[in-house]
Amino acid sequence: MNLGLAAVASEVKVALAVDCLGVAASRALAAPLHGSARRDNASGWDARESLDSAHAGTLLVRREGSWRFALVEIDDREMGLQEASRRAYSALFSWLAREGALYPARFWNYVAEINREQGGSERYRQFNAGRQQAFFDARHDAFEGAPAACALGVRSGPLRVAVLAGPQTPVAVENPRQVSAYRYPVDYGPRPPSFSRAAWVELEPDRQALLVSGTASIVGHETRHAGDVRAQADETLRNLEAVLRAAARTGPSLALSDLVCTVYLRHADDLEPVRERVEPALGPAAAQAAVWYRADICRSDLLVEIEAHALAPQGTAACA
Ligand code: 3EB
Repeated sequence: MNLGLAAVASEVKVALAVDCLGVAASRALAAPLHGSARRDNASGWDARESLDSAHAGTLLVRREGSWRFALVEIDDREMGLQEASRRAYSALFSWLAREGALYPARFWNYVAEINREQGGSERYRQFNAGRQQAFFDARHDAFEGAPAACALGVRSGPLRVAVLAGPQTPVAVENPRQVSAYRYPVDYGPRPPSFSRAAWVELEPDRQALLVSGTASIVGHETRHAGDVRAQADETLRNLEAVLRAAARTGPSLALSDLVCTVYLRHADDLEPVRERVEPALGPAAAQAAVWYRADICRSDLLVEIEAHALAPQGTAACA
């Protein structure tokens, strides 16, 4: 077997997955604060389709071998965010079902004014309620085994949800330092978020990638270091290390220096202090690859969140 070519094929798939983020992020967010935006090659997408009246939005799709990428946009102003979230997820799930046996591995969520109270509840909580309903309706795992995800706040615009889905069930990873998000107590909202801390996917036989969910300064279920962005950055790095340690039980061992990170900061002014903490922990290559954005985080006391993916070297599958 030509290992070089196989590696290139995998890199292409990862690049396409990142395109999915690039498109979602570039439509939802302003230009990066630091680092180069990943490709946002919307012209490389296969199709832009209008959703039927039951969903009322648009869908961008992309097919790459047995992998699928899709991005849905739904205006929540009339129907409300809970309903928009249910429709966005239901549109993605039904599209994936039409495409064949596909398993969502990771979602990206961009929500306007994510922390604003609206009609008696925070918009992030409404988003969570609609998401969980759609998982139940489509009979996808909303608890153990849920896909990886991130959820960020933007100033305005429609709800944007992107998905990466593949031919096999992803292997979910939890962080032993944190309560699973789908087990958060009801203090954080009547319906918990439906995501796992990370997910292993096999891009090619014997070629695994780890998709790490948005990770923040949460220990147990509580925010740590409210008001202290430096300490939040350090706690976030400890959580990323803990996720990588947990992931090494079901896949290859990875280090922070293997991660391709996207860093979200609530305050643009925090860029320098957080870079001072994060870049030495990542090392020069991963620091160079990281992209930094201004965005709101889904708890109003969180100031920084890091999401990442890593392509494991070939032939490093775990001994099960
Ligand atoms: C947290 O750990 C921080 O709702 O999809 C991180 C990743 C967060 C994904 C989501 C939320 C989500 O709870 C917030």
